[in-house]
Amino acid sequence: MVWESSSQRQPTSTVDFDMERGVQFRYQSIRTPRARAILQVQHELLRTCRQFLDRVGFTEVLAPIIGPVTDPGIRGADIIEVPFYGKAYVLMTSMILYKQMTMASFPRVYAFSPNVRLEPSISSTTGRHLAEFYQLDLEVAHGTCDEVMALGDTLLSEAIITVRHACAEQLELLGRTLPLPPRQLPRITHAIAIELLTELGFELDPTAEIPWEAEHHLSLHLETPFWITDYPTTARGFYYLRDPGYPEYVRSMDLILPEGFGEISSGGEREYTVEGVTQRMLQTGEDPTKYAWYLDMLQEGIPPSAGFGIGLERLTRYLCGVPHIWECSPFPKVPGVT
Ligand code: ASN
Repeated sequence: MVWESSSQRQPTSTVDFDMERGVQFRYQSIRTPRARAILQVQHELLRTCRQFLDRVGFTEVLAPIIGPVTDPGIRGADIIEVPFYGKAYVLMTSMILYKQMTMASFPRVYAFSPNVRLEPSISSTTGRHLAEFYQLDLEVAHGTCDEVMALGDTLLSEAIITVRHACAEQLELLGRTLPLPPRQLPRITHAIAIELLTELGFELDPTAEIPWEAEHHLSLHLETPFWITDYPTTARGFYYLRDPGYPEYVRSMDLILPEGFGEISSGGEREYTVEGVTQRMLQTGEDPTKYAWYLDMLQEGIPPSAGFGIGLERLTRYLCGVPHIWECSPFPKVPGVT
């Protein structure tokens, strides 16, 4: 049944909203054919992820929203505290610690997980930062980086093939020509990425994360999505496993999209022993006593695992070829925009 209501206004024009107005007046900007096209593509994306992961033996779990601790390694973003019956809980910045918990029960797990990160307001200009967003988080017990990168390759291909087929009309409306990626995405090490960027004129610290601006150039420079692997230990969170042969590197990778769309995913193999994690917490300036339940869990034992999280609005942005990510969330929260 179609409800007709005189108060339900139809879009009067297809003129795009700028970011501030689009976010502030979402009840208007969501009515446009453009918004509908983007959210329809997102729906196909979510459906494909679920179908693919269910097919290859994953179990879906419901992600946590709050907890006593969350992922602290989030590049300078603030974490929101929530009072919880006399205790200070926080909103999840990523469910990584809880994903490891699921490994005690299932061999392959995924979740569509909500994250809140109060990024500095300036990140609203990158076009790819939301303060509230969803990740497709997955984790494989006894998995390796190679194994989960291969899963990521297939997942991305399937998403692109499905969207090209099922959303041809929407892509046309958005003016997006979506290229098919290679079945196996190229992989370069962090050290090679730093070399390439040095050739492009950047002066970078080889022991740190690649800054956004440099990563943007790399993303413009390379033609297909690609993985950056083997990050320096000093650049990454305590839950990534140090390479046993080269402890100054962790088994961790990022997935970078071309055309300037930049990073959409981080992941890796996990530290899973109390000793390993405690050492890494101390190295990264984290107080182990804050993470009592996590360390107790490791004491009890969980399998080693590997996994990643893909930013779903970021992937939608790439699929649709949209300049700013705010359009890829039905209810966008952009850093600094209130
Ligand atoms: N999702 C990432 C992982 O699985 C963690 C993150 O988002 N910071 O390693």
